[in-house]
Amino acid sequence: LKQRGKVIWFTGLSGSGKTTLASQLEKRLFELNYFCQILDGDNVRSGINKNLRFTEEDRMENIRRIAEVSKLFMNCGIILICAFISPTNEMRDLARDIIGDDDFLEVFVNTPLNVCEQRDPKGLYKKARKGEIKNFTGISSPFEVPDQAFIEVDNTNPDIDASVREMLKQIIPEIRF
Ligand code: GGZ
Repeated sequence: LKQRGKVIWFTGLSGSGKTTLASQLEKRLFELNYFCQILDGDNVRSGINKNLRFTEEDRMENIRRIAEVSKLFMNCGIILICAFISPTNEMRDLARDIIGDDDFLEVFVNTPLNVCEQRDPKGLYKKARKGEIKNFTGISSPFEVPDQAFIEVDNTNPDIDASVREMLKQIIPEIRF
């Protein structure tokens, strides 16, 4: 591998578009022959973090394990694309501390709550409003706007390609996109 490992860390509400951006970014990186791996709720919360729920403590532990696993991959030279709500500054700081500031690129997918709630692709917001899901981010559990995100993507009216190009510039500064 000629590449250097790093971690691209997406933060944002459920339904904000983290997964879409992550998979578009992965696709572009693969086309450029960069070796990368997505970590998200689908492959982490169903496996290694199966025993964790959505309390503050469990979310912290979720993020801690993800950051530790990411560091292991990263030290093999892999580019990690992590897409987790990671709702508080404390959680994102924990990840940054574990991974190391130099290799950690935070991307805030800044889609407003009302837009996420309107999209509601899995009907989770509806359930959360009815009280059927406890501790739901944005409804009954906090989301703190990041104070030091490296990149901010407004995903309300998405030009996904433009957002991905912006990220690629930061990830691989030696190539011009
Ligand atoms: C937030 C929840 C919850 C609660 C289930 N709060 O949109 P999704 O469905 O596919 O992605 C969300 C995912 C969030 O898991 P994370 O590991 O990213 O969260 S954190 O970083 O805060 O640990 C959502 C689903 O899980 N989900 N219950 N109560 N999202």
